[in-house]
Amino acid sequence: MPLQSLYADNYMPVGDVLTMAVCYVIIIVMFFSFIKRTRSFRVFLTILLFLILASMANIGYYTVLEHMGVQGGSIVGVLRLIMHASLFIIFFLFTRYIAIVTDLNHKLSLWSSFIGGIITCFVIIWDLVDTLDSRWGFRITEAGIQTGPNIFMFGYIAYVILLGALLIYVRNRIYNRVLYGFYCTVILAVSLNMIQRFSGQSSLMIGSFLLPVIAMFYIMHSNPYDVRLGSLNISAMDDMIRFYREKKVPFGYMSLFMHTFSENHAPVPASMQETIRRFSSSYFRDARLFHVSSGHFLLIYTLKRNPDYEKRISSILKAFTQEYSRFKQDYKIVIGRCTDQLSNHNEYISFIRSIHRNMAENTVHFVTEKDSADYDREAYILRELTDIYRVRRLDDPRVLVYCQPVYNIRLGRYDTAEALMRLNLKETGIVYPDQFIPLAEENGYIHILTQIILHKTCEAVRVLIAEGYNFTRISVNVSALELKDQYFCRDISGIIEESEIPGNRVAIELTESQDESDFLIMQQRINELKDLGIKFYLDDFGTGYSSLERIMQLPFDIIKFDRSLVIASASNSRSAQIVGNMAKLFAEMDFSVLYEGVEDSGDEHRCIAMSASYLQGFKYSRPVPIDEMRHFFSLSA
Ligand code: G
Ligand code: G
Ligand code: MN
Repeated sequence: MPLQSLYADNYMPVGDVLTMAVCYVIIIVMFFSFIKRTRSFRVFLTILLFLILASMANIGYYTVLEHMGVQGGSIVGVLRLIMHASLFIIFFLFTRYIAIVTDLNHKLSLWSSFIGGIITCFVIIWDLVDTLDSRWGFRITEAGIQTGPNIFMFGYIAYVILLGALLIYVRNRIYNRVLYGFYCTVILAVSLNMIQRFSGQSSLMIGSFLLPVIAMFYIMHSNPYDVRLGSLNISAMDDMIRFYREKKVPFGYMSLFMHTFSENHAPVPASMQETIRRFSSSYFRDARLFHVSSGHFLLIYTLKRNPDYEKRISSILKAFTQEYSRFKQDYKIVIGRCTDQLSNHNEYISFIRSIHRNMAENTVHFVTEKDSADYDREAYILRELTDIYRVRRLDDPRVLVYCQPVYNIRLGRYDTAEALMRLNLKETGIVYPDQFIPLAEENGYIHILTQIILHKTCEAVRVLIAEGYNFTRISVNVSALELKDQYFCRDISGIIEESEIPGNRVAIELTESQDESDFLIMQQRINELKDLGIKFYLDDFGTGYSSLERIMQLPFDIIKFDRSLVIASASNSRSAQIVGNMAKLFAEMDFSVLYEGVEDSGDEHRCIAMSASYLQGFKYSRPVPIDEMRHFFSLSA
């Protein structure tokens, strides 16, 4: 039975007071920055509360001991029990916390909680018995403090082993550097405790539990506040919107989007940050600014604190116009109010983004009922796209193939066509590409759509060939995003081989690449698929920015001149000369030139004079269901 002298411990309350203070500060900061109320957050909060309890009990323990000595016996015993119990509950919560944030599998999570629970219960029960047993257990005598066998150290070591093993096991589930930082704090905490123990110190015993807590707070629950912009992190927005919704607090919002910063992920320059900070704090009472993504800011204000918000909006817009003349950055501003239709921050953000799609640069848009209806429609289309993606049926009946015939000037007949996609959905009927292609691209569903349309086109081609129709090929549009997929060529060739038609009966239309790496990938993919006989068209020429030199490096078969060039060539002779010379240049380099959007005989004559090989447009036909291609292709004799 160890015997401790009454004041052998060198104890000063400053460590515990500081621990409590830090815990309070963390709680206050978390409260004001709207932290996500997740399960790990609740565990974390409970740890903080037990840490405060342990500190208080520890201060009480030494204070009573000092002032009452032997008379304080049973109070001291109870305080000691509370302190020990709190620390072992904290240990247990650490175990739970690690399991939750690392998404530990159910079995291991149960096992670790089970072992931790046994250690904690064992220590607490042992301590309880020790406290109650006044003959052999914890007691204060004139000689000093006496206890039964000290189980505390045993429990401590058991937990260090358990938590250490857990942390090593989960090492691949957390971003490594973060985990190393966490290991360091844990090692520091354990060493601190050991050093204290051996040097007869105890002021920082509970304080040592604070170290991993601070690391957890910083890594998992802090909500970075951007001082220069005066903006809060996006996860705080989620919590705030939930909070306002729960408490039925009506709010308004103002969104500022600048595509320059969004596309380059470039930071907003310092002088502009200053302006944004000033704007977000000067025009509305109690407004909060959120940094949604690069170049996208959202200001949220309650209507209660800003009953005259309409006046405030017009003055902020007036001031904004002045700033615009200074910075000259393209912008889109959306102004709206909370609605029951949208329930969380993600929905607000996708709502605003859907409005951006139909907005011109440098305009302000006030949200209306129609926007909500459009958004509902879009959300429905997106759900259907998600389902199309999920079921992966190459013959999905919701995807329709329309086709626009292409006139071959040399042959004097239609011998090719372009496949164009439509969706046929229960609630909306026919949906056109502008309403679903961008959505599919943004959500990663475009490639399955391409596979479906290619499959259906190949099937139609096979049937048309079998029926004896005379045509060369049908082209299919492929989105530039898809080329990045490492299985792109395998998917495309697989579908063509499956349909048992020759590769040269289909073509792929691609638009110009944006940058060097896209260009290299495009080159690689085209070369690989060309070996199967597939032809390649450059689509929408004249709308992108890539150089002629680059285009000529790619083995395209046909260059499709965009309708905008057909229109331009009609406007004046200079434009006509430029378009004509470009077409001539391509023709001389053995590319065929196709003009898109030929609407009347005026267009037709000009295009023929400008080195055209193929013509496509409403003059010949609108896109029609692919079965109707029989009206355009001739039957072989
Ligand atoms: O078919 P429409 O007439 O509305 O075509 C509008 C745009 O949608 C065109 O630029 C066309 O390239 C694109 N588009 C049509 N069908 C497809 C398709 O199957 N895949 C891709 N990626 N784009 C398509
Ligand atoms: O993939 P691409 O961008 O080439 O798609 C062709 C698009 O052009 C389709 O949306 C089609 O409906 C449209 N289109 C086809 N012919 C004409 C035309 O003569 N005039 C106009 N304005 N659009 C056309
Ligand atoms: Mn096209």
